[in-house]
Amino acid sequence: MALIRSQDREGVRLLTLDHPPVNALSFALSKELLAAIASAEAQASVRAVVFSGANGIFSAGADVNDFRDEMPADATTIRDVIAAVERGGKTYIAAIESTAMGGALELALACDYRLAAPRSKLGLPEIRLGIIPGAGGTQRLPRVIGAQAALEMMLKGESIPAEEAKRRGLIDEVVEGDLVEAALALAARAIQSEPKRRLSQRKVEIAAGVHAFALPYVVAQAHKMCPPEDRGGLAAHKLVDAVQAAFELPFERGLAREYRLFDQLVRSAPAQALMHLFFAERELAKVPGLSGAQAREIEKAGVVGGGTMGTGIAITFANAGIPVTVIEPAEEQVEKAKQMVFGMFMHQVQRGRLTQEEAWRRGQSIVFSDDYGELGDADVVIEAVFEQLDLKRHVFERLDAVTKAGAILASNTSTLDIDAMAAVTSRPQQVLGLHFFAPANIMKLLEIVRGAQTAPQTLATAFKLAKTLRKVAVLSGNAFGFIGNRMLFDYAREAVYLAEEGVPPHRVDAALKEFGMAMGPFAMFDLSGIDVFRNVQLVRREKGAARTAIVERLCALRRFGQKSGAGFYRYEKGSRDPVPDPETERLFAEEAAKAGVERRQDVSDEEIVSRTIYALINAGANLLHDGVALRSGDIDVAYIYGYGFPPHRGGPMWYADELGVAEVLDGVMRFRQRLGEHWEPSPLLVEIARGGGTFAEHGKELTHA
Ligand code: T1G
Repeated sequence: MALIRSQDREGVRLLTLDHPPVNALSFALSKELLAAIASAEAQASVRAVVFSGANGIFSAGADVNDFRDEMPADATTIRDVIAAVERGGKTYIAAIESTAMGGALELALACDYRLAAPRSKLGLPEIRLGIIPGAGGTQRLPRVIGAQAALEMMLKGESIPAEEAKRRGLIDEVVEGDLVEAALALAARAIQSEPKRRLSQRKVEIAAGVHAFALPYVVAQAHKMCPPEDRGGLAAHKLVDAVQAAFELPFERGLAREYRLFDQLVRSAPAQALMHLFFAERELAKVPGLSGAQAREIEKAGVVGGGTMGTGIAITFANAGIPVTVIEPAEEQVEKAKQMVFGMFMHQVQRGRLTQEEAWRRGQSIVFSDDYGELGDADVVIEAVFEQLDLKRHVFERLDAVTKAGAILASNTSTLDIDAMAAVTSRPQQVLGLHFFAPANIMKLLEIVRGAQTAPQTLATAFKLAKTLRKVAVLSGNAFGFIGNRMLFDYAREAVYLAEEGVPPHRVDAALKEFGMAMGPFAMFDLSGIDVFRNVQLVRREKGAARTAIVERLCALRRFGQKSGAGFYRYEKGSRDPVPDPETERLFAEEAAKAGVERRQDVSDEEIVSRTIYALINAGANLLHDGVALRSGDIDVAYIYGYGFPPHRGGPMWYADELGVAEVLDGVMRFRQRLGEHWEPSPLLVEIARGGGTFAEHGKELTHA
């Protein structure tokens, strides 16, 4: 099928990109587009060319699939297309519908004119893929909006709306009516009078009124803002270099510098990791057996329990424009919840993210009641009561009696058995887990937990609801701890055991922060509450879990973490900064002596990282082996969004592939030998290592089911 459609209108050639769903600028499309431009350039009767996009979008930019393997030597890329526009004799116009990102905006920047529809968004988000704009964006954007503004926009990788793009001179017009007709009319005018306006001919300014001698300062400041190159900042530093070249070098040489920097980055480990996550996130909802299921409409929601989680979930619905009723019998809890809602929305107003009116409207869409009968018209109800199975079963019994036949009943439980809750209802096919992460209105990860009888329509509705709530939803089987927390248990086990062997908690945390984790394990336990950790471990103990005497000791001393001023760390009054506490180390030493744990002085940072991260990988392999997690990419996305795993390392399972699965198995076997049977290697880890495969390849066929 042709990827480019061509049409002539009074000396203007209209070239329409048509590569569903997002007109990605693949090698094949670039090849057809290059030929179409050559044909237009060869025809004297063609005086101007208009680029437009079919499928309701201009283009999402280069086809990221093309960067995942070595590029074929003879590939035609969007760079070749843009170079042809640059040297072309015709007048070129871009008509931008809805979205122009990456290479698409770079194509538009090579044109003489740019028009956009009112709701369009334009951006150079390449940094989010661990690369930089590689088709002239780092050289042309500074020529439009100045080096400083261009750097800021590309470092953030954010898109800007058409109106702002016009205000900044990125586009010439925002067109309310027929965009293509407006572009054709502009072309007809342009060929009568206006000279070409190639951005490459413009000089680069740093910013309005900022003299050139400030450049070294601007560049130094920009580098300072970027994370270290080996901590996810590689592309950011190269981006600064590219913009500096735009300022210091003639256009052609600046372009050559950009190409070299891009080519270095596109094969780098961080770029490959981020591209893996880009696609892994878009595969999450591709679940075998769901393709034919029709999602239900969710117009009204209910939450049972007005505690921190319940209120956070209610705010999440309000932010998505879905009215929600919170059932909370305790008046003082309702007051606390209302304060939290009010405080959260006012914070958004103060930060300019919400108008007063919008904040008020959203606040009003959350109503509190102590009457379950108010849930009669809810399409989905989520219980977020105390983590105790009998209590939750009782809530489900009441919900089953008062909610309408089609309503979906969900539990926000983080570990308990969904089937046990479904069993007390008349509608087990409409029962599932929707596990939000605290704070529920902030954290993007949502685990959708399918029960034995959960129907495909219920799951399809949950995935659609997750998108409406702007959550990243990962499907989990109904196993203890689901995906994220099940892996966290083993990660936590190794952190606690290392501390019992004599590694101070702050050193364990420092080693893992150096690895790139957003937060070390002990600081994380202090944040979420050691009593929460203890409650889960108590349930787990029935399942032969790890030794956690230290948790009992700290809870007995009422050292619950940040909320009580001390946990594994101490906290000065009013501060959340963890302060290492020798008392904690003394307690660990005492517990180690009781458990007969050998103390060691020779634990390296490398051992700290491999024991904790390999524990994650081995647990993840078991989740894949047992069918609790569908794909390794699902686990990776869960760990990036829910547990602060460094995105530039792609997630625990991608990281295992990067290390080499055989290497990980060797490490796990060594730990098994030295540390005991809790290091039993997952059968899937053994299978993949012995077969020379990767986790990424495992379960690939599921995605296209
Ligand atoms: N390449 C390949 N596939 C893409 C794609 C892309 N750039 N963008 C989207 N898709 C697929 C996606 O996988 C999904 O597939 C479907 O389109 C719908 O996507 C030279 C080198 C445009 C805002 O980073 O941000 O240009 O699941 O679910 O929510 O300098 O897609 O249906 O099979 O996200 O409506 C730079 C990435 C590339 C933009 C639309 N461009 N895309 O969001 O749909 S690098 C980007 C997006 C580059 C140049 C450099 C979003 C969107 P499937 P979706 P959406």
